[in-house]
Amino acid sequence: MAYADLREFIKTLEKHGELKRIRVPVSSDQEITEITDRVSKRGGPALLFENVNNGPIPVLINAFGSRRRMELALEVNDVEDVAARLTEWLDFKSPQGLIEKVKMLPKLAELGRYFPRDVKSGVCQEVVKREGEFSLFDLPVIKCWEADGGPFITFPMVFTRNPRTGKRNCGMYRMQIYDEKTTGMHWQIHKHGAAHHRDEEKRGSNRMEVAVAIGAEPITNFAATLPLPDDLDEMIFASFIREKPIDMVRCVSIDLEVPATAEIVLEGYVDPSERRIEGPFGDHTGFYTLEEPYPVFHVTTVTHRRNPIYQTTIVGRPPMEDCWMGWAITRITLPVLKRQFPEIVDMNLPFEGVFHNLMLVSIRKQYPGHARKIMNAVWGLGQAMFTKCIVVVDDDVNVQDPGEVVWKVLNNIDPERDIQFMLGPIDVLDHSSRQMGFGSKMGVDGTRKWSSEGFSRRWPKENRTSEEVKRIVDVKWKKLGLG
Ligand SMILES: Cc1cc2nc3c(=O)[nH]c(=O)nc-3n(C[C@H](O)[C@H](O)[C@H](O)COP(=O)(O)O)c2cc1C
Ligand SMILES: [Mn+2]
Repeated sequence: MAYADLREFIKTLEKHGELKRIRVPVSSDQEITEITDRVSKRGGPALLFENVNNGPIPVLINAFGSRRRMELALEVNDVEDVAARLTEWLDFKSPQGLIEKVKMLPKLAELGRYFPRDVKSGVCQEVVKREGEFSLFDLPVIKCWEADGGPFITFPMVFTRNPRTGKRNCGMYRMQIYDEKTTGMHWQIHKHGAAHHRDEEKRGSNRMEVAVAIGAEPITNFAATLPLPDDLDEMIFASFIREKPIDMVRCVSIDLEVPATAEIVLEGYVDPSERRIEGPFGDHTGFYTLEEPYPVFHVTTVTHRRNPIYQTTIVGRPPMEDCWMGWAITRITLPVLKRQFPEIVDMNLPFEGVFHNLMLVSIRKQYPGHARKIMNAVWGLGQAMFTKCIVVVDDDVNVQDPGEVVWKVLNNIDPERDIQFMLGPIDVLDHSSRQMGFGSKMGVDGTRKWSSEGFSRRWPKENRTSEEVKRIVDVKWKKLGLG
């Protein structure tokens, strides 16, 4: 029940045959990528490299890289269980009479358990290294791909505070190592870290405190990737999924808290007016993201556990570890979406669509133009606004089967009539849009067309044989010798 730290998760992965220890010496320069990429493409296990650059710090990678490992990380038999709990809370109505109010007390008490807890000390501060006592090159940070601008910390939990509301945020934003104590900070313009940064810059602040934790119990780490609303602290959400508070400890040199059992913590600041070229970086699209100016993170203190473990990931042509994280995010957020739009039946973001390029969504169509209403809804959401191509189908299409979607949609569309273009914000990683972060998106109305939508022809049914003939063939089947 509830992992205390990354080490307990590693033990569980190992117990379930989901982790392989590698004692053969490897280099952090692309070798870990090449090995992990091959393992990812075969659906293989998490890897714990115990001898990287002949150094003392082991490297964990691919820890979330399968459906089973996502379930072990979230401590559920099925990711849908998390979704179900979330729905139960969302459907929670305000109580009517006194009896209902009393009945609700235990449920509210339960909610109280979900808030992160501030603790006085944490193992993440067993070792404290101040300015001059550490070098970021002591960490086995990997250079992922050949043309990468340098080594990148790819799995960090980046903590910032909203300067207007004081609310905490935790996001996963990659960090390029520039030197012993400086890194890039790749929070893209649409993300919460970047929003805090813009606010600080507007205020003319010259120091925005930032804390980065690496390696924690898995739900904390996963929460850093969730597309939550503004000002909703990821640590609250993590505590909710975990059904136990995340213990947070105050940093030793700045006014931010980090998960108390984290393996490694980098404390420091971003000067809001400073930018430096970041990249290139072999990204999760499978292409390099080219160099661009990004904020700079100055590390002033490093703290860590004794014998720390360094957790990382690689991103690239799917399937990769992050595909499984994205898959879990979709399954967990679907019930929230369905609550807002009950006509939605199911949704699938095929791995090859790298999250933002393709969404397949099925609906119970109820009025003319309904498919376009859903496109507008998706483009009006948080990070789902980036969806470059939305394909809307009727509820008799299984969106979990992209082959079925291709078959039915391409039969159903008159392209000029059924494709809708829209201009708007685009994922910063899209290399094809006319400008970075701005461009066009496409919706495909793959639903059956109605006369009320101006379709005056007859719509055919799918081919099939009669029930009677099916029964006859069922009886004959064995004799046919067809297996
Ligand atoms: C492995 C991995 C690496 C990521 N790297 C970045 C990144 O460098 N920059 C970024 O803006 N988002 C990155 N993301 C996506 C963000 O973590 C995600 O959008 C998250 O919701 C951001 O948190 P926020 O909504 O609190 O800003 C990454 C996600 C994963 C799984
Ligand atoms: Mn956030």
